[in-house]
Amino acid sequence: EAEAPGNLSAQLAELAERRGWGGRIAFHQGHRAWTHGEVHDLAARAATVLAGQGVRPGDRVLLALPDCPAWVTAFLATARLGAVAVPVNPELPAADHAFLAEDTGPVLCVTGPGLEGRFAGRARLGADQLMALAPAAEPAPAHQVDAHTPLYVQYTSGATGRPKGVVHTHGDPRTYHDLVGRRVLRITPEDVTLSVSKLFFAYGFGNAFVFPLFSGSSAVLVDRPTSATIDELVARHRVTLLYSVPSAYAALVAERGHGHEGRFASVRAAVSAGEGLPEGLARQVTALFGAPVLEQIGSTEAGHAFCANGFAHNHPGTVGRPVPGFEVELRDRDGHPVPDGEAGEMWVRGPTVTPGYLNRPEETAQALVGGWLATRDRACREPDGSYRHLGRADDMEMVGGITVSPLEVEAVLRGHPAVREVVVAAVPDGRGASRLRAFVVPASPVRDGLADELVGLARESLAAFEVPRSVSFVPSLPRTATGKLRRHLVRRGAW
Ligand code: 3SK
Repeated sequence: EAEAPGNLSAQLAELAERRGWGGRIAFHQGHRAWTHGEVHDLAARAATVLAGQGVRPGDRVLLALPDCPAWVTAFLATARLGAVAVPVNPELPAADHAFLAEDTGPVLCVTGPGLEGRFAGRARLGADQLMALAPAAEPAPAHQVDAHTPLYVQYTSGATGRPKGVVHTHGDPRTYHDLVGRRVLRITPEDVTLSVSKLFFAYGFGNAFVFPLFSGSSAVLVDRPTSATIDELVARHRVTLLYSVPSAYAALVAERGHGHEGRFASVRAAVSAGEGLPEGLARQVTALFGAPVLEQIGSTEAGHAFCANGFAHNHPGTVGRPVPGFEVELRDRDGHPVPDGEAGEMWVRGPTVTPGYLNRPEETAQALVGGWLATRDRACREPDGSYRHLGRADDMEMVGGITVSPLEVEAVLRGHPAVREVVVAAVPDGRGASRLRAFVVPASPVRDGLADELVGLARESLAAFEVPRSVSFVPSLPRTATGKLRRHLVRRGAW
């Protein structure tokens, strides 16, 4: 298996054949299962359908579908033709879809249910039509590409500003499967994956598409797993690897209790990414699953995780050590390395870092400097080489001319049993000044005096300038579709 990776669709089909995985289940959806052999055969035939719609090597094909076998088929069929897949969140409003189509100029948009009216004026194909036509089509040969040929464009969630299209190549999935899926997570053909993060997002794409197809294992595809359905799905499919984000783990713990009663006995690891996982929550999740919680950090630009905890070395409260093959440096705002022991921004170098953003030379030049990716994540390094995530560089708040890390204040407030989730932001006080306010999602009905108790708790362990001046109780916090907190909306009180 040392030969240079070619077309992703051919790499995977050949691997499945060589390893004898053809008859093994690759995807479960509802009560239907799809084998690795079926997936690759259908993708080769679907490529002929796409070619019939005018798709040629180098063209872009936009995929706006929920997680389902048609998503997998459309992606692999696009890859097979040497065209570039652009998976997008199917739940975006029409204006955002229009922006993404304008930015990528797809020759074809493959759409899921309810999106028939989207992308007007562009060539469109319903996912159900693709799946109906493919079985009768001849299999298309795989177009010859090399490891550096663009394979897909994934949009960063764009917590602020316009989303940017991140380009990845035919060589990337195999590499991050090898580094993260195989070496860190030790995925084998016996594993069954459930990823709460969706396939259009880098984390979900690696978890539920790349890792299962490269390891001969299987993934459960569900449109929208919720805390109400996760235990049923885990039990029915005997899920071994659960991938989720802290806010979804917090909801699961709140709604399903803390002690695992055999419901999650099949789970061998719960992986967390997307945001920092508070240590207290990590303990609750470990108790719920009776399995280790492995926190990691990655980015769309890096392909998948660049730091991760593993089974042999798991340091709760940190995002772990650099994934083998990746280097991490902590630098100051001007891009100079910080002295050992100091916090800084994470700069990352590794084999699956993007060659750049689509149509954005300036942003590419800012983010990629001398082969290093500026992630804008802040962290400090622990003595064991693990990195403790300190939030995003633009998360810092300014109050009375002093810079405050809201994460430190949040960590203190989260220690109160009545707090399920909390975010601290500097908000205008109506007199031109900014004051810290804590926005709290309560774990139970709010009682009198709770706000004062929380402020008192902050006073006990924080400097005066870090103590929130007020507390607002809110039913939920604003997050992106990928689970990341939208701090700019909290600051503006606009959600
Ligand atoms: O958001 C993250 O931290 C992440 C983690 C793993 C893979 C991909 C991403 C974006």
